[in-house]
Amino acid sequence: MTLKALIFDVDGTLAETEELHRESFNAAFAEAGLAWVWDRDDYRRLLAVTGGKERVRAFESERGLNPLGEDALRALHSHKTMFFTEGMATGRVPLRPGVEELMLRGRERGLALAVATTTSRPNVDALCRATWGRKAAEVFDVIAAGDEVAAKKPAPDIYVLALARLGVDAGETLAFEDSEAGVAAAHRAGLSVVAAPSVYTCHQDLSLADLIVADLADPAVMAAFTRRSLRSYSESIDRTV
Ligand code: XBP
Ligand code: MG
Repeated sequence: MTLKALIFDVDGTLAETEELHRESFNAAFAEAGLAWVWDRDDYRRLLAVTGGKERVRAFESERGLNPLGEDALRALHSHKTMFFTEGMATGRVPLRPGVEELMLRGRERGLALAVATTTSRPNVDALCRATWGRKAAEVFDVIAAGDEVAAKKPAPDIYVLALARLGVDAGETLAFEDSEAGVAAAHRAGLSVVAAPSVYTCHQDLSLADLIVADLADPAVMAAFTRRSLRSYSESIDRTV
């Protein structure tokens, strides 16, 4: 099949955003008067759970805490998202190496560009405004994000939604991910996956990926992606570089 679309994960793939997410969770906890502080080790462990609200629930369960009410959790997460989008607006989080180049090459080849992410949609908008200076809908043809699906990564649902919106088959698409849950989600949706582990996922098992690189600037990514047929891509690449 011929390559028709590139689908990007957001957090950890487009940019190293998780440290700002961690700081934003802690700011929201403090604002809510909760004596919760997630250090980097806590967050690395809790990142195994995708979705910010689900991550708070996992923390409550891990610590045997009385769970927040649903409305209180939604308010807490909404404030966390506010802190995150404000932090992104400072410009402190750049795109990862190779991302901009890869997307430019994709556009030159007439490929559709999409996002399939667990993060909340406002975070995608904030990242695009801070890095491309444009709305997310002006950077990507399709955006599938956050609570649009009930089952988050490693479930394939968000990739299935992105494929449906793109109107392409999994075999015509290449996914770019940074985490074990994200690679599993794309793989289960039938896509070939390029994995570039991020600061918070470098310890994770990404072996389901078809290609593992340090970052998307690696020549192996462009070499594989520029082949017209994905068949030659998926058959010819090593699993790790
Ligand atoms: C990463 C996630 C998200 C973020 C936090 O998403 O799992 O939950 O950590 O964002 P992806 P929210 O790697 O799929 O982009 O608090 O908005 O969930
Ligand atoms: Mg990610």
